[in-house]
Amino acid sequence: MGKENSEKKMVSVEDRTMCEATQQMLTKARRDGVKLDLDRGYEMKPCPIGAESACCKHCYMGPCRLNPRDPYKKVGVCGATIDTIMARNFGRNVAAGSASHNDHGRHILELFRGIIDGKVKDFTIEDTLKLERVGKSLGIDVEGKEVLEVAKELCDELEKTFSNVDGEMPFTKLAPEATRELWRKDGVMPRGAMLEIMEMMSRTHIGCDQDYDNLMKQITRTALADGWGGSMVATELSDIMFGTPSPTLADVNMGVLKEDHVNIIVHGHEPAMFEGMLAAVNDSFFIEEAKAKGAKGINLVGMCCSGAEMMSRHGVPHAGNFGSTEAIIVTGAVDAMVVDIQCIKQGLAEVAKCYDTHLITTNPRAKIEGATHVEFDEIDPRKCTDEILSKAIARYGTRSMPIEIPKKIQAGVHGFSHEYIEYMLGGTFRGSYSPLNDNIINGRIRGVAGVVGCTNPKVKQDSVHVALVKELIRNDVLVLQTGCSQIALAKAGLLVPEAAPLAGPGLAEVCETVGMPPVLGLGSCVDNTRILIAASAMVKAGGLGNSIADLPVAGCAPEWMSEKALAIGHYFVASGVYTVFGVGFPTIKETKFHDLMFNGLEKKGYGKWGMASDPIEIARMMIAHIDKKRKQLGIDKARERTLVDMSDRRELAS
Ligand code: NFS
Repeated sequence: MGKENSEKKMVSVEDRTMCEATQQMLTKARRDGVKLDLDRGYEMKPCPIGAESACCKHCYMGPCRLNPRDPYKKVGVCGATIDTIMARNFGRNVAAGSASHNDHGRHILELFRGIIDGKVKDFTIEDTLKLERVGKSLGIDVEGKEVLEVAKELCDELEKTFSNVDGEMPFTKLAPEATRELWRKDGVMPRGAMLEIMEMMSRTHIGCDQDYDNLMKQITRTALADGWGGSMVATELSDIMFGTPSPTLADVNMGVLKEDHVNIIVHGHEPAMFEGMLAAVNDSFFIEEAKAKGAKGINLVGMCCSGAEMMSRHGVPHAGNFGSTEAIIVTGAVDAMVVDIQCIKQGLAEVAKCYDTHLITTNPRAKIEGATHVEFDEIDPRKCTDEILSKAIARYGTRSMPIEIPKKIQAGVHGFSHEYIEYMLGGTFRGSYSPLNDNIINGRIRGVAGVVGCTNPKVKQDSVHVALVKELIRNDVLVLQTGCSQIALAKAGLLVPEAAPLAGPGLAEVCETVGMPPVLGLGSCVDNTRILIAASAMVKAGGLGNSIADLPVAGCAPEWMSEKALAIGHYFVASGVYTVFGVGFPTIKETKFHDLMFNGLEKKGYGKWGMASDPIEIARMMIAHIDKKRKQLGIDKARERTLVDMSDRRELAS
């Protein structure tokens, strides 16, 4: 009776996710008596005080809880005001997010050094042209030098991203001069990531920095140390080692699993392990082993961010985003799910146990109780990948439960690196962002939006991403995407040139001329730095102001959930971008700290934060900002003329 009652109360699967494959698996999980994150998220009643960041547990005189309805009525035991408490909490969130990306970036740098030193033999420098280009952009003299010589100098230079204790972080050189001047003037130019994160943690200790405005400076510096630091190092060096993406057709959604194959999912954030797996699955020994167990072959697919990277670089199929990682195991068809770092739910262990799937952790920095640990070592990748293959093949041979794979699959074009966008729009011989700027200036393209980030079981999976992006392109805003958001739109079928008619007349015309989709997928979350570089290139191409803050652009993470997302959001704001978050935001509206983030920063020359949960409202806010910037640039009239011209021409043609 208890079970019946709780089933009656259960919200429909259609309300939990708009992904039909995930709906089907959630239905099956409920039938099988297995609880997924999508239901746990719905049932969890978050602490309302915590949700608004009105509590402090930085010391043991508390934890102190302030009154979110009357935030200035009370202070913490030490006297901390609501502004100090919210700033400290936000600062620690950003520190954690920045630490995640910098830790990732530093390991990529270590791999790069291993290749240069000759210790790592299974990976190589794939894109020597990009190596030269990045070296030159940092002032390294590449003329007449051997590849390894340039690589060594670049490696030493980028090491400073993490270890500097003064000066300016190397990649900040790529930002427009006016943006860098602002950072210098305000004392927020990032030095070294380890220093910035350490200082953020120390300044938020009880009794240290208790001025929200001063704390904001270190928050900004810590966030910039992510976007122009570890994340950018990770993306640029991954391109150099594994290849710079260019448009590739790839299938997305759970239908990429194959019932008659050994299915291995790689889910995480480190490309090296996934690259190692890709090399190993093509080994004829294992293919024969799989066949001996009755399988037709081995099917390697990705999920979440490393999945997005492998899809962009090699066209590896992608099985789904963050909201589907537990659900896909319910198919019963996953022989092994191999994970590394970040966004790996602990709940996977329980679901994997229920469906007899191997959950395999591979990174010493991220183990899960109940999972099997098979450590990945770049110096000897096959030791790990071969053991995983043996386990997965053995599991295929003993599959005992019914398999149900949703027949949902969607092809899309992925892999728009900032280099490719430049080439695509400018042509082979004059690769440039000028044609994009021209189309913005003449009004065909109203502006550019970055729509990125996670899915969050607090909202119907994918629904805000999809509705928001559709509304933006309908209004002639070109959308750039990364991470789990890109996967949501790929599943919805918008990452194909054939989606151009969904765009407004101006954007559709550009898409049809160039043959590109109205929504461009750039890769994983660390690849958000491609958007920073593209924005800087737009400033450099001319005609749209002097700094990123002048551009008619906006960003959004409509279903965010992680501290990494907050760090990303803040480095976009600090770089000059209006950034809107959905779901909710950890501040109280009626406070000085909130006002600083949502208004004050813009007055100082940065971007600013915005928050709304309805996709159409978010789109309206982003478009209003883009139009405001167009007006400030004096190009608002051009758009009206262009669109009138086009409709006139259409009328004449009909
Ligand atoms: Ni980004 Fe990638 Fe996805 Fe969110 Fe997590 S996988 S790094 S944090 S959930 S977009």
